[in-house]
Amino acid sequence: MGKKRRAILHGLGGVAGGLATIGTVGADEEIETWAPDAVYRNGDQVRYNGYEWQAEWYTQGERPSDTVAVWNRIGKLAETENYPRWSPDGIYRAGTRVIYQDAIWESSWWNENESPAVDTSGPWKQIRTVDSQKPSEQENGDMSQTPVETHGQLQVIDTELCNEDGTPVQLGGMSTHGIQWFGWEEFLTPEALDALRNDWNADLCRVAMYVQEGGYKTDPEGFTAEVNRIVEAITDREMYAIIDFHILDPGDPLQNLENAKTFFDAVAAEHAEKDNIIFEICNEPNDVGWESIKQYAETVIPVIRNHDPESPIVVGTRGWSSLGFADIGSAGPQEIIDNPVDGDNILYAYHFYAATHGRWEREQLDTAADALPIFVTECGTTEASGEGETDIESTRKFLRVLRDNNISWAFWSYSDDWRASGIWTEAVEDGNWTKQNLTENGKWMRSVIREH
Ligand code: IDC
Repeated sequence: MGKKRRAILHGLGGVAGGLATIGTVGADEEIETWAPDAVYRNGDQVRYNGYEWQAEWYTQGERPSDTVAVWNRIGKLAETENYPRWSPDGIYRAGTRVIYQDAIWESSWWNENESPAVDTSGPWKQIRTVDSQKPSEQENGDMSQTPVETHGQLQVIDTELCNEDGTPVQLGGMSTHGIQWFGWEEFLTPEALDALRNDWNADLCRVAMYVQEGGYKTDPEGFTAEVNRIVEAITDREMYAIIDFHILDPGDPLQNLENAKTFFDAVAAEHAEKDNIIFEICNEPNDVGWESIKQYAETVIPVIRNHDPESPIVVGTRGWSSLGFADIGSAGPQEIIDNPVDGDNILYAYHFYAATHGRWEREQLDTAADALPIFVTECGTTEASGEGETDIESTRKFLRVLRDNNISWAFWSYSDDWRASGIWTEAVEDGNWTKQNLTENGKWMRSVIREH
């Protein structure tokens, strides 16, 4: 897409706009992209998420997906002739086709969490094997087309994170642990990032730079250089890099405002020409109202925009990036909807820890996603402490909400931390980045990211 078109789309971006016909790009010009506020009747067709869909009855505000009864998936759009990869958190109705390992499979009946296998009693029938050069089908990753080659410069249209062509994308990957403890050459090495890209097929890596707790404030120049080094290494591997200004305590981002301005001025200037950068300006505000967060955001964002007019910027939300739900006294997402951050290509952070958060949070998130562009820049299978039990079933349910709403995510944490949220075992010190050296939690995250 040319700059001009992008600029036009940017002008229309932001929070829950009222646009019904954005995004008719490339082939299939005559079929409009699904829009949240448009009305569809029996027989109407839309394009969405790389597919054509047909409505079976009157519908408005229901996003096309295999889990939504009113929409039937009728075809694949010409410009992205690929079936989705099978995912352990997917729900598949009869007749759905997916790619799994080196073949295309079709489901004979409704199923979930039953992986395709050459076992004739299961729901999946193998249709044919496919070209093993394609990224998703290679046992050993090493994608022929990288995430950044595939999606290009990201942009926010209405409530969705979209690729360069205006098609919604869902990116998945990992967050580092705090780089003051698990940073470059401490834990992160070229081999560690190779594994994340080539074996995990991750789209992104979040660089968690704490401000306190021995982080940025102890050595601003050193930490800026460290972030830049890691971002270059991620860029070399053509993944998206999230630059996370990891505030936590104090929870009021305004208390780190001067640090943030200095830091973002430097990193935005350094990476201005890249098309793989996502800025996360305040990890988890807490004990602070939305007004202060917004004031902080509207001071820091112009500093970034001065160098980089278009990279997506994620704003942390009230109550440890819970969109306000974890904060007594917050009106939840409505505060943001009523008073959004000024600017284009802005998203709002939502974080969850699946052994602590459950159905209530999932329902709130699902509803909020209809009104706000959301990025799950951090989430875990463990308790919110980063320790304790892992709850895979709850995580699976969260991932389903993310998938249905095209919300991108990063798991905490790509590290060999001894806590349950660390995922590499000590053996990694031998430079052995194979899945045998992942914890059970890590193996599961890897499979989810590989298959998504
Ligand atoms: C935790 C780390 C832990 C570290 C602590 C310090 O797992 O090793 O001692 O931070 O602050 C978050 C935060 C993230 C937390 C993580 C798990 O963004 O910094 O990491 N978590 O507690 N929000 C919810 C959970």
